[in-house]
Amino acid sequence: MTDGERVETHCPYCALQCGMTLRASNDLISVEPRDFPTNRGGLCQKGWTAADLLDHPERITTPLVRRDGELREATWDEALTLVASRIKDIQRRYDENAVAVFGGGGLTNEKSYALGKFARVALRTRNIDYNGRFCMSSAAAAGIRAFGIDRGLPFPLSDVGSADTLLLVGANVAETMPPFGRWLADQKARGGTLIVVDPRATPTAKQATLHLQPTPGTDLAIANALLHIALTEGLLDKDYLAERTTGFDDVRRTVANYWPARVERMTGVPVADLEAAARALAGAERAIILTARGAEQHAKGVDTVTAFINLALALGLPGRPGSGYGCLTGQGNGQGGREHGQKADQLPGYRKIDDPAAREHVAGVWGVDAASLPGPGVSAYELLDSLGTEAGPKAMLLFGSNPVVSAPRAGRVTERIESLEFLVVADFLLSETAALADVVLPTAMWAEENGTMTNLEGRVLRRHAVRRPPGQARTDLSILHELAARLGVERGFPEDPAEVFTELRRASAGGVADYHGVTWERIDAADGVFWPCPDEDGPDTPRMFTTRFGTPDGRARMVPVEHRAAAEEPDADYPYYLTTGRVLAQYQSGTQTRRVSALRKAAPHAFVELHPDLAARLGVADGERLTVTSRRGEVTAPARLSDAIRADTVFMPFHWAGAGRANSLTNDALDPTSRMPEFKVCAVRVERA
Ligand SMILES: Nc1nc2c(c(=O)[nH]1)N[C@H]1C(S)=C(S)[C@@H](COP(=O)(O)OP(=O)(O)OC[C@H]3O[C@@H](n4cnc5c(=O)[nH]c(N)nc54)[C@H](O)[C@@H]3O)O[C@H]1N2
Ligand SMILES: Nc1nc2c(c(=O)[nH]1)N[C@H]1C(S)=C(S)[C@@H](COP(=O)(O)OP(=O)(O)OC[C@H]3O[C@@H](n4cnc5c(=O)[nH]c(N)nc54)[C@H](O)[C@@H]3O)O[C@H]1N2
Ligand code: SF4
Ligand SMILES: [Mo]
Repeated sequence: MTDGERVETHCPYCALQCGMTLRASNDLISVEPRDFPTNRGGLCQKGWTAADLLDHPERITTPLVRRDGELREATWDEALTLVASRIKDIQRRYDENAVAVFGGGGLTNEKSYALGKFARVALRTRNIDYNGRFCMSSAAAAGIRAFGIDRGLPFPLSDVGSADTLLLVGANVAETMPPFGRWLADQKARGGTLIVVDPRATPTAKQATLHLQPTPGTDLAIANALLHIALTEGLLDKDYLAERTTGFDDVRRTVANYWPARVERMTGVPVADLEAAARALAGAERAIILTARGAEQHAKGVDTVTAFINLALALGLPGRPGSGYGCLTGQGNGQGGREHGQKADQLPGYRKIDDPAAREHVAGVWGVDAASLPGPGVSAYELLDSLGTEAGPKAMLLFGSNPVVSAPRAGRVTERIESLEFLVVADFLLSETAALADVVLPTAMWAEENGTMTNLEGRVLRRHAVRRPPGQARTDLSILHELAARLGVERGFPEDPAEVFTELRRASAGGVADYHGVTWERIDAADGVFWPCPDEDGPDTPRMFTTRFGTPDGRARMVPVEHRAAAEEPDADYPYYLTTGRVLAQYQSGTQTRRVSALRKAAPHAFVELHPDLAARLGVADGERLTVTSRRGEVTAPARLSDAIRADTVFMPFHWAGAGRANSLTNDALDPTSRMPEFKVCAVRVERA
């Protein structure tokens, strides 16, 4: 970038992918908000400070190799030669699956695609999965089951602003996507009703017309009760049910048992509030139901989302103008990251890896024999939990995640990672996981690479490089290119993201997430392109499901689902619920945001949020240190008193490592379908430290 130059790009962090302009002056890059259809000129504090990290003194600028127990600077040639020879050695001593790959939903589409291909073609391992499993996998599985297609929001975000009734379930957008608040303000200004379901009176819930404050883990019962009420009051859309859905009869029989008084006992939400919510949804011309991690990160997350989809379908919302169901994707490329093949069971274009036609198509694009492609591997937590075991992988290559902080039951996961024979981490900062690696490969940051990201609306966006990576750091694509070559695969791993994208378009053609007609030029010319977009000259798809769903018969499938208890409920030894989540000023495992001084000042350390009544019972004052213990571990952090939380529940953000690491406590119980861990509820004991 030359002095004074301005480049339009997007924030590197969350799935809102706010538009921003980067401006150069005296070598310093500064951020300005940009008017983009999602953020409309808004940015949160993380976006404003995103460029602060580009020249952070702790950026890794040379490869690091562990020698005599210490990570020491090395040349690229030393590092890559070592990585290739250890991979070959381990694959020779065990088998190809002994090397695992772990990816991330923050990687660009090009990198997600290249990483999935690298695992299958260069390593020939089935063991690849990624952190999206911990994110929206439950909503994805429920969406596929019901609609045949999983796109987070099947409509543009702007629809939210004109909804007469908006139901947010387990979504704290005021802290997790602050510029989203502009749509909430629009909605309110038009006289709309906002209903928030959250065990805490979050800043989002405080804006609501109606706040339902359930016991953690009981959303499924709420959804069934809302459908029960709408049914008994004759508020369902019968024509829609007849024409556009299958399976309603079974759902009707199931929800018959969820009468409001019973659900009040199960959830703690008063009958009158359940009735008011059902009527506000059913009576609205335009109604939208959105779920996020609060509803989804449970061992029954798929069924919970299914219950809300059943409700949406019974009210005739999906595909109706201005109405619908959607899931709020979380990570920057949470949507694209789940489409191009870094999932254990998946090939590009959101294809199934065990589908013979999909294997033929993708193998054709890759120029390999379909029979040479491995089959499905196991999900993220199962993969991490198997590392270093007799049957599990002995080496792992990690791109874009920090599981030592972010994985459930992190104490156990850390032990498993430490038991590996060989760990390689590509990162631009020394994350807690990178600190355990045998080799750390320094990679480029967002402002140093070109590529595409797919935001929460399924809108494909462009990320623009404005400068070169510092020191010897190089892009992830360049790392994969060099490694593949050293593993004997000279072709097929270009460093140029434009070349990768061209191939990705071909590989996705005809798939569910069809990017064939998306070009970088077209993205730049419009405000992004919504998939599916099969033809370069044809339309893209801002709104899905207007006439049919992605199922074989074009109808949405309703599936009856029953409420069940959390995998671990409080008892005499562990009497309180723990739930976990986010605060505005920190992002995820914190590798980046804990190093930005303005953000560190705003949110300096972990804390335990608890109700003053509970604090009184425990005899603790605000700021006093608490020990929180679960069956899996123990943490210490200061108490933060707040009457915004239920008195039977404590809350911890998961952004910190060490003594305040929330994931030392969390439960690794998994959803049977999505394999999502139960981050949002487990049983704990709370004491003065
Ligand atoms: N500041 C910030 N923003 C982020 C991120 C970040 O780390 N920091 N991460 C991004 C990513 S990857 C994601 S996935 C999104 C997540 O975005 P959100 O889903 O909005 O974030 P969370 O804080 O995980 O959870 C939302 C709410 O769920 C509530 N909750 C807990 N248990 C339950 C329950 O049983 N039922 C219900 N209904 N609610 C419950 C919590 O109290 C919390 O307020 O945020 C994205 N944006
Ligand atoms: N208790 C609890 N735990 C949770 C959650 C919760 O709500 N509660 N939420 C879960 C959710 S929704 C998510 S998404 C996960 C997220 O948690 P993680 O998977 O740990 O994600 P990040 O913290 O974003 O980690 C990204 C790492 O990769 C690096 N990185 C970023 N971009 C790139 C890149 O382009 N290339 C490379 N090579 N490296 C990069 C960063 O520096 C950082 O070290 O946490 C999950 N864990
Ligand atoms: S809301 Fe998300 S995309 Fe927007 S500035 Fe904040 S972190 Fe970045
Ligand atoms: Mo996430």
